[in-house]
Amino acid sequence: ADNRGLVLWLTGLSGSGKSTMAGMLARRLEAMDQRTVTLLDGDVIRRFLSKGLGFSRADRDENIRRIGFVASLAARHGGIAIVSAISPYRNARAEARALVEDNGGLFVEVHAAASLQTCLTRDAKGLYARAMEGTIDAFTGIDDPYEKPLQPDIQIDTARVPPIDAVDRIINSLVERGLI
Ligand code: GGZ
Repeated sequence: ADNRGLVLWLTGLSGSGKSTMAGMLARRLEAMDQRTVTLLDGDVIRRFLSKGLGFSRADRDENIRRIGFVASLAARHGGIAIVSAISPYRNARAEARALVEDNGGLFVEVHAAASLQTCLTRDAKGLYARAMEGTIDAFTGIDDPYEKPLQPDIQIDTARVPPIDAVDRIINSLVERGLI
């Protein structure tokens, strides 16, 4: 398998299952790969690395730039970084990819492709309801954009595929590509 650093970048709407898959992927990869695994979860990142940033385009882009930077360092040192962030803008994701690749890493974009309807109906944290009432502004999918990846490396229909199976598919796809 390829021993270069690797960034698995999970993008998708709030409630699409990114964080669940990212956590499970981290455990699976820690058990099966020699490389160190760094989990960069949007929620945690916003409490520490991106504390103070909001949800304007500029702030989201800055958040993604910071996450991309840390992921590129992990990859530069030959590790695996798993990112879970809405990362709604194509440009910002492309910049993260370029930074990782410039540092000799491989970048795999994974789209957690549950539809807005599914995420809205599930609404596990009640955030969509708040966005609809107007108590949260600029909520992705409601009154803020989500630019779907046009050619994701991996796409998972997380509305239909349970996380455990989704993670199997991702792992299998990485094995087939010779990346792990
Ligand atoms: C989107 C928001 C917003 C707005 C708070 N829009 O499902 P969650 O709660 O736990 O994850 C979402 C998280 C999004 O942070 P990211 O760093 O992933 O976003 S980005 O990549 O766009 O920078 C959601 C919560 O923060 N949240 N307000 N307005 N999500």
